[in-house]
Amino acid sequence: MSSFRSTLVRVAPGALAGVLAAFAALAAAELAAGLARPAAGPVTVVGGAVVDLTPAAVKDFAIRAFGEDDKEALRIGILSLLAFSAAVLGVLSLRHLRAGAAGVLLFGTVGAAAALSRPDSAGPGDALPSLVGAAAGAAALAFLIARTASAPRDGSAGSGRGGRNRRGFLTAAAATAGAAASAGALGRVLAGRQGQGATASRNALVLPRPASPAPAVPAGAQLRVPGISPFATPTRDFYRVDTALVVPRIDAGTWRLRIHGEGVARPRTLTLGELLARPLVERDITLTCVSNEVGGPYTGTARWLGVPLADLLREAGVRPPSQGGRSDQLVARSADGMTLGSPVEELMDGRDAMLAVGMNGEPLPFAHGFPVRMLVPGLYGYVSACKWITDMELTSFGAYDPYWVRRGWARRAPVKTQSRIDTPKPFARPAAGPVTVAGVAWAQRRGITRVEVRIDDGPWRDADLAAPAGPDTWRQWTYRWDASPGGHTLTVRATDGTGRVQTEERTRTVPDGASGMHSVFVTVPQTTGPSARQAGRSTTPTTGQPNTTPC
Ligand SMILES: Nc1nc2c(c(=O)[nH]1)N[C@H]1C(S)=C(S)[C@@H](COP(=O)(O)O)O[C@H]1N2
Ligand SMILES: [Mo]
Repeated sequence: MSSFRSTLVRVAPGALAGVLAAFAALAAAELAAGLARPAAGPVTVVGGAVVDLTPAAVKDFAIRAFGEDDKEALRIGILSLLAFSAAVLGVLSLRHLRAGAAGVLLFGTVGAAAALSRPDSAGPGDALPSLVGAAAGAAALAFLIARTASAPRDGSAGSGRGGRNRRGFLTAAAATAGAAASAGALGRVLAGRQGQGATASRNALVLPRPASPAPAVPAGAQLRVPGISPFATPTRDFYRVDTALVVPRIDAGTWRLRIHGEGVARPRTLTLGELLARPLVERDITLTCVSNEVGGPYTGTARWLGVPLADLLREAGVRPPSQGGRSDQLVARSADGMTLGSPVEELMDGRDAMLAVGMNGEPLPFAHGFPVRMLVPGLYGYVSACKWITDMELTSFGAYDPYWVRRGWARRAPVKTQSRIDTPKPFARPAAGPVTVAGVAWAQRRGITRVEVRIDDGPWRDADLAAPAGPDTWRQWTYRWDASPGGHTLTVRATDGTGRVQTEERTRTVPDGASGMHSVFVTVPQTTGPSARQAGRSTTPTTGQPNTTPC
């Protein structure tokens, strides 16, 4: 026990020196990234590399386990791993400072390599933050380890010379921590500055009026049921799914969109002004993520304003394959290096495929793709909804596999017919009697014509549908259930505009979207009306059931 204790006392300064050196390294790197390019910071580039190396199944797990906090979870994971390695290197440095410092430099090299291999890398300069960080880290380590050199080894801590040494080390440690914290904070401020031009350009952007406004949403499209998803998802509640660890902040003034590739007779590069000078359309469209589990939250409806994509493509000389066009895939590239592939045929078949600039009456939020994103009704986001788009290349499915396809997802992915129970929530305890079951159903492009609800193993019964707003939006539904006490499973299924009933067959999200029916289990407590309460004293013991009524 005491030998364990003395070992701990001996290695603790080393571990602390290691962790503080890592802190100094990250702070220096943050400062360098703030001066140069915030997206080249080591945690961001290493995180990005981890995301890209993650197979579909693990990404799927991360989304399931952490939801939209997946990026925070990744950051915490990387920092924890780094702190642990740093502590080990610090202890090693007590005896072999050179080996410890070499370890720190090795981490820096990994960061630099990750920075250079990022698809949105801005060149060799991106390696700088990691290298500067490593140098600062190695220096801090040497500085701190030197101050542990004559720390007490005989356990006589706190007395005489040992006490002075310990105070010396702690002062050095505090100074290192303070310097690192200041450098890190300064780096953040500088990074924030860099986004200011983009923020100003967004604030200054006045969206033109649509040449073709959104058709009026019928009053009956929005039901008054507590707990149901509103027909129009407020922007702040709209789901966000992307691989960007730092949200790209693009200055609208310098943004360009290039259209080129196979069969593009007239390639061109557009500015935002040129795009906005074109006739705009406004449409209510439900966007759905392929990673949405049955009953999941990654779907939402917004009012999008944008430039019809088909017109732009036709002007560039592009023809759909059915009219002899040479390209069947449009690959969209974003400022952050993402690639998404959409079928040219569907983009030009008359649906409202657009380059969106507005969401719910405002310029796109940065997180949703400012200044311009693609949007195609009826296709999952990963094959259509490129945010921060900067490039559209016409090619073929045979010639190029975009980002998600290389990770096991399908090349083509139309949205599957789905329905979701919003209320009651799973494991809710609604009172016996009439209960309003309600939710939304979607089958973009085909529309929803019927929703049915089943209680336990009973028959399917028709739900009441809200008024339809169009084939590209979800549709609310409600069902009056006369709930009897006990546990019950509520299940929903939808029928789309082609007459096809939502499949019962369960599939995972990989490779082309989850199928199967959403069920919710609820418990309806035994009735506690006045008569039951009167009888309570005598009935409870005879049934032998514990009283499970809440409150
Ligand atoms: N640049 C970029 N665009 C992207 C993605 C991405 O990771 N990077 N993710 C796609 C996916 S998988 C979906 S579901 C939608 C989500 O759009 P939202 O975040 O605005 O809801 O964006 C798509 N566009
Ligand atoms: Mo997605």
